[in-house]
Amino acid sequence: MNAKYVLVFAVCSHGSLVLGHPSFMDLIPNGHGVPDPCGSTNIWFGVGHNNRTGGGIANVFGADFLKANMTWSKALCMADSDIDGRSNGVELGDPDCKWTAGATPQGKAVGHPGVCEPMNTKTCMAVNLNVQCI
Ligand SMILES: [Ca+2]
Repeated sequence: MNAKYVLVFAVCSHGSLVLGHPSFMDLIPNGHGVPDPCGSTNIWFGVGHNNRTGGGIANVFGADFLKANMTWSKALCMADSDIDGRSNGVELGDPDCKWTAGATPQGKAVGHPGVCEPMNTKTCMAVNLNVQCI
């Protein structure tokens, strides 16, 4: 198999696991309590994915999470993966970027770090092309 295809397969396979799996949800603050940006009262379980239940290609936050070696680093916390003007830390309830795995987050998740909100703005519609609201 061509090395390029092996790399793509590895990234896609790995990406499919990002934050849809309970253990990955434990690696970010409020990973089990991210609100559905599509307007329902549901929790968005696949925080690193473009659909609520996880699986498939990683979203922009999932990609950044992979780049951070699946660690809630200060850089990942301070980044604004979905370019909606709020850092990943602010969206996930860790505005001061102090959370560590197993600790109680400073606050609740107030947004989705991989879905640009509000979703109906021109900028966000471009970022959210692959987001599946179902
Ligand atoms: Ca954001």
